[in-house]
Amino acid sequence: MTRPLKIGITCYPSLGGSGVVATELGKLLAEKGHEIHFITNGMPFRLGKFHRNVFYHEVEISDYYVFRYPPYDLSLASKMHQVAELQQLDLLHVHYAVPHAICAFLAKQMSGDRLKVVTTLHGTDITILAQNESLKDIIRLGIESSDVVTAVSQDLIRETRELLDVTKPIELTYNFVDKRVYYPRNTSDLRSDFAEPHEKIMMHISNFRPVKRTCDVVEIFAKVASQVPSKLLLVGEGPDMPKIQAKIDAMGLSHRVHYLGKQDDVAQVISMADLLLLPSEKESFGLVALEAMACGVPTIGSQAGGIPELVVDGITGYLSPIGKTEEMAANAVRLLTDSKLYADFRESCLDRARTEFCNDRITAQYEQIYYDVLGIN
Ligand code: GMT
Repeated sequence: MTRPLKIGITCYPSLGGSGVVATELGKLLAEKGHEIHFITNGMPFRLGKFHRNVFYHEVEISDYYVFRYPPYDLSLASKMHQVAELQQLDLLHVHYAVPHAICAFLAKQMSGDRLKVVTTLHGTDITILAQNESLKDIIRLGIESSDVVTAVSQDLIRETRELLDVTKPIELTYNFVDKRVYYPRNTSDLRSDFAEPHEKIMMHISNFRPVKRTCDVVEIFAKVASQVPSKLLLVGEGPDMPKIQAKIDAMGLSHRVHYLGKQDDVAQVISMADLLLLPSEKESFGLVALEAMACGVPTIGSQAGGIPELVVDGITGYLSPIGKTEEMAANAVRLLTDSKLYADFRESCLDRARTEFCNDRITAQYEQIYYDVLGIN
């Protein structure tokens, strides 16, 4: 290593994939000897136990009575600047342009040009915000003013360019999983809590927002369950959950569905599944499909966003046009009823996750980006 770096990381500490990726990246960089300072409004949920070289700085939000809306963005920018000065940070790596890239831009105005800013774009639904005229220009400013911008799929790069008309280069850095955590776990004990030995398990994990099309999950499951004895395990919670529960009841499927709520040890839970269902409307990457892949579980899903860059259709899963639940169900049945085909898919999943999306490879890519932007060779 050329020299250890001091890096500030900002992410949404409690939000899905982007928070997971930012936190895991920070922990892995710390293991490699870098000093990591999380600057967030809460302890990142995957931070867990004490880690050498990892520090957490909480953003305090002023609730002074004249403010109708507490100015979180300004407090974050000030905190970024303060931590950058006190700790002599080399750079800020922010996850999500809104508002984090803008806050980093302000911090850099205060700290001076020596403080570099790397912005990673995560969500296709955030690019939707860019269609809102009141936010478009400020999102563009956040992106254009970053020293380096990365995105988690080619599709997200394309969408960002199209919607925002940005000229700045955007580097591709796929998401990753830590191979020491994500591998096929032994679940022989656990499985029997949810399914009979002859039954297959289908799983959906998400925040149950409308973009996840969780109604399609139920439709697919209903069609598969009519041909293959199976159970559906739903992991996570979110706004569409009541609708889904009502649909499951109305379709007479309640006895076949288990609701597991939010789960921390995703690798353990996902290892119980025979298939992951991911029929999303929008998905810049689909981290959960990678988590499944690394545990040897193929995905049945949609061709939305960056999913086809991750799941190889016909090799590590099957992808169909958004909303084509008949086709998705037929593909699921094909995989579940052909043990040789299933074994091939499982092997391809393990191989692809290990080679293309392993932590060593992607962490090294980020390190190179940091050294390049700092002019350190
Ligand atoms: O949509 C989610 O599940 C949450 C969201 C987030 O902010 O974590 O996920 C986005 O970032 C993830 C990590 O890069 C990607 O894997 C998800 O595909 C992306 N979600 C969308 O694009 C809708």
